[in-house]
Amino acid sequence: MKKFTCVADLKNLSESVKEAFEIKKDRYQFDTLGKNKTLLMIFFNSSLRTRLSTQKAALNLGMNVMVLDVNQGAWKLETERGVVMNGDKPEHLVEAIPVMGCYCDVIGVRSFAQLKDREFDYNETIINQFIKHSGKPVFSMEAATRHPLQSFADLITIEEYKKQERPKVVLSWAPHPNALPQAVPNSFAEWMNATDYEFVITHPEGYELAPEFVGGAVVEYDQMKALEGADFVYAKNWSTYAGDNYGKVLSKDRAWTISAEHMKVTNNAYFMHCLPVRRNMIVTDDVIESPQSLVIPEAANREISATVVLKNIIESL
Ligand code: AN0
Ligand code: CP
Repeated sequence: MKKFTCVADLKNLSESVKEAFEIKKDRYQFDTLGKNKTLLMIFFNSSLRTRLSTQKAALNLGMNVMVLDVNQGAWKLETERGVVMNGDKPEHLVEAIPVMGCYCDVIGVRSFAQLKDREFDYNETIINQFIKHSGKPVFSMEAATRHPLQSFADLITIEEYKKQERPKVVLSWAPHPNALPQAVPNSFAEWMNATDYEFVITHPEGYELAPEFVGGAVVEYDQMKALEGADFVYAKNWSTYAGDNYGKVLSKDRAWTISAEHMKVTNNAYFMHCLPVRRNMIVTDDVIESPQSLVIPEAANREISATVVLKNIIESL
């Protein structure tokens, strides 16, 4: 695998899930595969889980790891082409990226949507420049429109906990004080649409996701109706995508906060969230602390999804 930015980069999704379960039995079984191979992780944004789980995955495979927080200690990077660089950014991505490529064999990139210009974000302007200019395999650690290592971990988690062949999975918008990217819900929808699960998306009007991510999913504006009979409830906030309102907060309505009342109408559903989560905005304390909450197993599976992805990348070097 020469790049990993979306579900389609895996040759065969069900084979990759099987591989994940094999790795989970013994995560050190390929501990010499990455000998003398160096992973460089580049962060334009904060991270707890992605940083630790991806580094751990690389160590499982015997790789060396280097981490660069672009906004702490590196030169500020210009990302737009054709600008006169007389501002506060001393270096351009177009030089920085091939330089980074000189020192490593694989590059992971975290570059969130900036939520200013929808075209800039949805063209994946930043990570695509890494793919173009680094000369090395690149994988996403959450780019502008997707978070595939998270969605892969989410799918592994659902496969572990599901009680029926085709569970009902509901992605529910929930309130948050700030404007967040659509990457997690887009990506979750993309991966759910690649399975044969029953998949429903619910959100207030105005929060429609891009049609290419919604695909064949059912969109239900009545949250309670959407949650009826759900086996898995996946909560996430996102800002607006549609219309002239890109990247805005239209609602902070706490009626959408996932509470015990919401969970009552489900089929004793499991609760999922990628974390970090704002308690009593996204989900009430009692639901996230209940035995049905899978937030910690999901986070644990980030190590597994990253190990599978890095293994496949190393095998193609
Ligand atoms: C980020 C987001 O919503 O994309 C990262 C989630 C993994 N969340 C926040 O910025 C709170
Ligand atoms: N879920 C997730 O990607 O968390 P971090 O932002 O902490 O990496």
